[in-house]
Amino acid sequence: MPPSGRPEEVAGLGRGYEFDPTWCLRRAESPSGAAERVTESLLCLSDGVVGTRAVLEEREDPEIAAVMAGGVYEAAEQVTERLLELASWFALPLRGTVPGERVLDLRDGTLTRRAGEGADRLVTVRFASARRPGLEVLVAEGPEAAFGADPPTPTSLRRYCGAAGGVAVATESRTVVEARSPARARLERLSVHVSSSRRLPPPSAAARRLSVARAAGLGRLAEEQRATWRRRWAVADLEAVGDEEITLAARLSVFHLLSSGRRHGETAIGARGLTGPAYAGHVFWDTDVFVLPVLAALDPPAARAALEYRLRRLGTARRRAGREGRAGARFPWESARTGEEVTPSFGVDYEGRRVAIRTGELEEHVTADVAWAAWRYAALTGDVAFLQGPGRPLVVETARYFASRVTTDQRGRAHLLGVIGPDEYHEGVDDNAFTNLMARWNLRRGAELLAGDPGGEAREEAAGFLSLADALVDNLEQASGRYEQFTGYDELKPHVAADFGRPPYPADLILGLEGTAATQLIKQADVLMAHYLVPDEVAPGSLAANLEHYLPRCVHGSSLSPGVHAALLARAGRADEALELLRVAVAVDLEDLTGTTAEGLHLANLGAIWQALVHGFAGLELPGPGGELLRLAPQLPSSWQALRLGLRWRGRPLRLVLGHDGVEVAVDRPVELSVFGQPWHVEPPGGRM
Ligand code: IFM
Repeated sequence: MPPSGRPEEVAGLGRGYEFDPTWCLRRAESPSGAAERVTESLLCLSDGVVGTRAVLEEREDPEIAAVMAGGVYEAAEQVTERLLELASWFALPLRGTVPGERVLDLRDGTLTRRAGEGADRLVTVRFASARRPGLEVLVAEGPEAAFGADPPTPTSLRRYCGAAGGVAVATESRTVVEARSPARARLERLSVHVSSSRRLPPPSAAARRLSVARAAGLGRLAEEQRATWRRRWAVADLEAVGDEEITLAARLSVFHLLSSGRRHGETAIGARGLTGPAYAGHVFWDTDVFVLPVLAALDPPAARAALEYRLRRLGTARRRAGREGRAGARFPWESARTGEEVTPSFGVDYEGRRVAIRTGELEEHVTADVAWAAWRYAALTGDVAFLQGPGRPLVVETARYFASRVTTDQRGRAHLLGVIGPDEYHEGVDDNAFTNLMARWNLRRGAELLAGDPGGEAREEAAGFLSLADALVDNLEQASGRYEQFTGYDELKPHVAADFGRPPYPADLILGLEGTAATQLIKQADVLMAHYLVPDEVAPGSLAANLEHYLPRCVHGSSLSPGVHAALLARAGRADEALELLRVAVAVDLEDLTGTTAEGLHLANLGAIWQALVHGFAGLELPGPGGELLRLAPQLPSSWQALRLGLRWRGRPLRLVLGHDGVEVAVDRPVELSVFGQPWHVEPPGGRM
């Protein structure tokens, strides 16, 4: 079905793009409320300051609040703190509208709605300014009668107050009625949001920025929008050549990830970004290990702002460790304004019964995940000064935490007892292989940073970290190369996922919480997550054995799961199977596979899709922060002709075309590569191997 109109029909925006199924996500307006909520999430526009779901302009009282303020939390029952919701800046009292369609054009971040025909035709265009975060724009054209009696709105000022910070909003509209019969009207609205997580901004701050935007004029604002996204895509564009579905999904993922945070100061990126209220906007490991690596590769200032969010809560993390009788810093499983643990203690299960939630108490790997994110940022950007300077405590203080957290037995072996790994179906387990391997990695990186310090004390502490790292048990079965997920896992009922259905499915819904915990079914990559995040910490060559064992036991009960497995299958040379799981990851939101997309997009899954392409199918492996050699080991599914992708490597753009029979590279400075182990010194402008 071709689109029923061209975007340039809205005067003043100067757009002329054709509909392109690999760049445009189109959704028909649905009579089903549930499908509409999913569309609202998928077509959400965000600039890190506010997120605006694609709620129709005339919907006065949406089931899910349309606008959320990034990083500004208010007190809430049960979840302690939740993201502040704001009134719709885009609301219009439209009358007599008929169902139409909305198109999100990823090339310039505009959302166009079209409904009706001929003289009744209504078109609205919105965007969240990528150049001026916090500025939101709406233009609507339609029959005058549809606009009702909406008089030109003078500037309106509002303030919203969160737990400590708040948002000041200034909005103004201009309506012009064209003198023709039947009369048509055009409305232009600018809305500026100024927010702070610490104080309530004065309304004058928003009013000032509004007058600057007004003076710039709609044409210039629209041109800035196009230019900013053009620049972003020049670095970030990617394409699975021969696969439109994956290409659109990959671009959609990048679009939402690049829209999710701010680029200055701190940015709190919740599990659903600003696309919906699920998890109350709380920040999980989703941000550190799924979202941040993408930002570090495509928009380093945004990644730095996400690390700044953790850094500014280091004091809280230190106090928590102290309260629990530990050294260093322990980060919360769920984090919001203060950095205190905000995981709810209780939830409601599928049968409406109250159940304890223990992740806040026991899912401790998040502390090592934060350290991993800081390291990954430095490895990609080359910002070693960050690791040695402000970012250093994210690695050293977390290592101190694990050093004080381990229990050493009589044989001198170190253990982490009573934790939850990524597989949340098994709680309070001992020596979860993933947690121990991450802690070991954290201790070793902490030692590496301390080793550079003058004085015997630091060297002694570093040596202590290293010997603890060596002593930490990891449950590796030497002969097979398989890790037991935790002590006693192998004694559980030996079910595989296929015994109860076709993954993905929530095993706990079928078997109950206790029933699931009694089996070997796992929710998401756990041992395999270690192979993904810290491949140098696992036994060389052990990926195949662990994939063989754990993939059949995984039900993909978490949206974080399919993308990571796709990446690992590709690395293991099983690219066609990897593509099947990548399609599952893509369906999570595009087809609302888990029935939870109405409440917001699964940002970690979007990150996993990008990572599967780059670190799985392209096989890109990074050196440590001081190293130079980028390794590539592409594994393409037979149905793709090539994979094109780009990223910033040490501050400079790097573009790759990976084919079945060769690799092309474009660079603007010399780069050291190895392709399947074969060294390649690439001079600008690049070449082919
Ligand atoms: O962080 C995840 C977790 O791994 C699985 N449950 C949902 C959380 C938020 O996305």
